[in-house]
Amino acid sequence: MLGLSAVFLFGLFCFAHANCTNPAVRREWRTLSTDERANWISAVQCLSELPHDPALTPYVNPDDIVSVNASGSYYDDIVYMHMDLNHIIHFTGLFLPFHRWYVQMYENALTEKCGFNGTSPYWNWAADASDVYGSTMFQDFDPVSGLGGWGNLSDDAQVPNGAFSDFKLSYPSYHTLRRNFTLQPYIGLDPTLFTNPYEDANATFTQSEVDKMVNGFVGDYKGFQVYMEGFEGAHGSVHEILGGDLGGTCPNTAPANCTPGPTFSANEPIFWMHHAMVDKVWYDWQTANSANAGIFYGGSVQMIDNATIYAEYPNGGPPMLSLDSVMHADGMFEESTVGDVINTTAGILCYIYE
Ligand SMILES: [Cu+2]
Repeated sequence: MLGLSAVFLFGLFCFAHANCTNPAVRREWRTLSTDERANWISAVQCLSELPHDPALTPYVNPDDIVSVNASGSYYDDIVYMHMDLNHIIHFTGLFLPFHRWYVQMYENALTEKCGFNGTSPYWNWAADASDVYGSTMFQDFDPVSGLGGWGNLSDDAQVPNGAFSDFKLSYPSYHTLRRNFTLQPYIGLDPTLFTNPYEDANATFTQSEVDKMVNGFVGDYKGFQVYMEGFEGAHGSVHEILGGDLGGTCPNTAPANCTPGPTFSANEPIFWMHHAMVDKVWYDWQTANSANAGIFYGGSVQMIDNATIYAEYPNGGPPMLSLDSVMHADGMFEESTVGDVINTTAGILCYIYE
């Protein structure tokens, strides 16, 4: 009897620490059933109705963001982490591993706190690059399962329909979700960094651009990251073409010193599907060639003040990061290292992309 229990317990122990033998499969939003979409959306709404978590502890405290709003929601707390960590997770080596980790922590929160029973969906923006405005992503106005459409600047770009038309957000100030189609977001920006200011944003995330990323940059982590994340790259262009919250523009209610940028872009629920797609492109690159698997390179300090310094350190300057570098979790989640998330079917992760 005792012996049997011991064997049973040992079996359970092994199971809990088993390797990733049955990975979850992440799928494209439009391949989900209506019920699956509604399940994801209702869990997202649930997080936005849960109270602020007092465990949230800003680590960087940059002076270009507002302070924590304790009357915000748990969803707002997750957004706040991204505001706080902005300068150490963008244009540094942490860009890809942090956002991979962040999407997984978000999925865990949906599952553990809000009854989500699926896996993180992704938005294959390459399939929509020819017509983002008319994409089916933004034509589903169902109040339970639809993402809703575009806002209008005359109404502060508030999303007027779909399940998120009353999605309440606290940062940088109280507002509801905003989306403002912006085909040419780079006009008027620093021309030494944005060297093609009249470029249409959607030209940067076509299927041929994705193919170039996935099949190129063999053994070149830095080159891959910089092509994806650098100025006028696919990552930023998807943010900017949606404008509004995903584009990090300031709502009308924002304080006068509101700084536009990537800080509160996780306000937009599509942020998670966009970053799952960014992660999928990284995953596809990692699996496209054995020289790409498990490699990592980048610095810890943003170097984007001018084109000269950026050219030398486009994914961060010294001190350099390694697989052992710890990613900050602002008290919200358990901390992980870069190495914990370098492989989607090892460490703390267990998923693949369809
Ligand atoms: Cu980000």
